[in-house]
Amino acid sequence: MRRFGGSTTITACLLASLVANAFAQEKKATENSSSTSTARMNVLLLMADDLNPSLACYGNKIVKSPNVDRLAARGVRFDRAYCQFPLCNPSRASMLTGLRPDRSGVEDNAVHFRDVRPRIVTLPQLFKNEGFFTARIGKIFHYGVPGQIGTSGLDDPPSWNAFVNPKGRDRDDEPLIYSILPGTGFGATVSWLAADGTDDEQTDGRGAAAAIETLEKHADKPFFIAVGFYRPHTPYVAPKKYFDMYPLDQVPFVEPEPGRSNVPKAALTNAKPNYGMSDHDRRAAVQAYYASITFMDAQLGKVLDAVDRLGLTDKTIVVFASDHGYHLGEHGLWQKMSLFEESTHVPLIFSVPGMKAKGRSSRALVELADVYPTLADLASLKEPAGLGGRSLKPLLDDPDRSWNDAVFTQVRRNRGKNVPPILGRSVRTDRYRYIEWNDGELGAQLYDHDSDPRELKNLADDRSYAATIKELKALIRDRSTGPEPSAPKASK
Ligand SMILES: [Ca+2]
Repeated sequence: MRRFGGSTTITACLLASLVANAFAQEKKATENSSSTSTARMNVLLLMADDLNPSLACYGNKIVKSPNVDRLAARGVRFDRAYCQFPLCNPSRASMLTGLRPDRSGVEDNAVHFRDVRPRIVTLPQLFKNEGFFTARIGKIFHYGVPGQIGTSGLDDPPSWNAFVNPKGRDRDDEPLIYSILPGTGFGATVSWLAADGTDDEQTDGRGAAAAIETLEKHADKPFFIAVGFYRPHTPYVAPKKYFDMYPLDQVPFVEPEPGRSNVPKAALTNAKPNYGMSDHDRRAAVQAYYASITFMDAQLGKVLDAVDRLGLTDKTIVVFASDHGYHLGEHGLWQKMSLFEESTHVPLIFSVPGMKAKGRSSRALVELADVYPTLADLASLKEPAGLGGRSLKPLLDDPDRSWNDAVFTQVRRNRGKNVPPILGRSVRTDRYRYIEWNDGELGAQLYDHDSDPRELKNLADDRSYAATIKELKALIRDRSTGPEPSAPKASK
C-alpha cells in the first residue's frame, strides 16, 4: 500500500498494485456470482452541508444526533475522513467527479466542472448510464446558501432523471435572522434564528418530504437517490425546540487559544480572532449550530424511516457525508477554508446490506475522493480512468486493515485580479499534519498529533523535525498531478 515517497518504494508499489489489481479483478468476478453481491443495489446518498463531526456517534457528548447514530450502528463509521478542499463547490465537485480539485479544475464557488471538463461522467451519471433511476433532492452539487435555495444552483442536469429544489419558510424569515455582521450575506458570516413553526415548513423538512415521495414512487427499480440537506450551513435556522435542547450555559466554549502568532498569515481566514464576537455570541452561535445539526438529523431520520417502511433496507446502500469540516472558534476561526484539522475533517458513514463490519468504526485515513470509486466498486460498475481516490470496500469488511499512509487537502485564496492567489497544500498522516503555503514561500506548519491534537504548536521551524518535513513535502510532490505546487495524484 502507500508508503512515504522514494523511487524504490514507488516501483515496489507499482508492482504490488499490478498484482493487487489482478487479484481484485479475480475476486470481484467471484463475488459477483455470489448471492451477497451488492451489484444493482440501490444507493441513497445523504449529505449535510458544513457539518463537522459534532455528532454523538463521533464522540460529541452534547450533540443529539440519534438518526445519524443509528445509521452508524448499521454501517462503518470512518473516524479519519478528510475533504479535498474545505469549501462547498470544490469539495462537492471533487467528490462527485472523483477528481482532486487540481484535476476537476474547481477551486472556488463560481466555476462549474463542466466548463473545465465537459465530458466528465459524474458519480450519479455513472449509475444513470447503467439504467438506475437517479434523482437529486436539495443540495448535492453546489448551491449558494441561502441565496440559491429554491433554484437548481450549480446543478449538473446530465446527472439526474429527476430533481427537486425544496424551499421553506427559512427564506421568508430572513429579515428575522441575527447576524454578527449585519449587511453581509448570511451564507458568508455567522448568523442564526430560532424559528417559529414546524420542521415541515423548513427547507430541509420539505426536502425530506420530497425524498420520501421520490422513494415511494421509485421503490421498485434500482435507484441512486441523493438527498442534500442545507443545515447546519449558516444561517443556522431551526425551529425553536432544537435550540431549547442546548441551554446556553451548557454549550461548550473554545477558550481563547495561543497559537495564532506562530502560524503564517495565510493560514488564518480572519484577521480578528472570532471576528471580534462577544463571549455570549460565541456561545449562542455554537448553540445554533448544534440546534441546526439536531434539526437536520431529525429530517434525515424521516428518510431512513421511509427506507425501512418501504422494505428497501436490505437492498439499499446508504452513504452519509458532509462536504467539509467547520470551525467553531478553534484558532479564533469560524466556518471553513482553513487547512487545520477542524476544517478538513468530515463525518463519513457507509451502510451496506450484508457488510461484515456492521456497527464498527475505522481509523483508516480516507478521503471524500474515495466515495466515487467505493460506490462504483460496490455496484460492480467500471469507474472512469484517473479517479483520485480508492475503493473503501475492503475496509467495509475489515475496518482495521492497513490502509493509506496519507490523505490530502488543498485550498486557494484569491487576492484580487492582479495578484497571484495563495495556494495551500496539506498532508495528514497517522501522526502529523504538514501544511505549506505557496510551496513554503509564504510559510509552513507542522503538527504532531500524538502530543498536539489541537494543532497549537507549530513545529515547522524546529530543526529537529527537518527530516520529517522533508518526507512530508516529498509526499505532496510524489502524488502531484499538476504544476508545482500542486495536488496529489491518484493514490492507486
Ligand atoms: Ca459546505
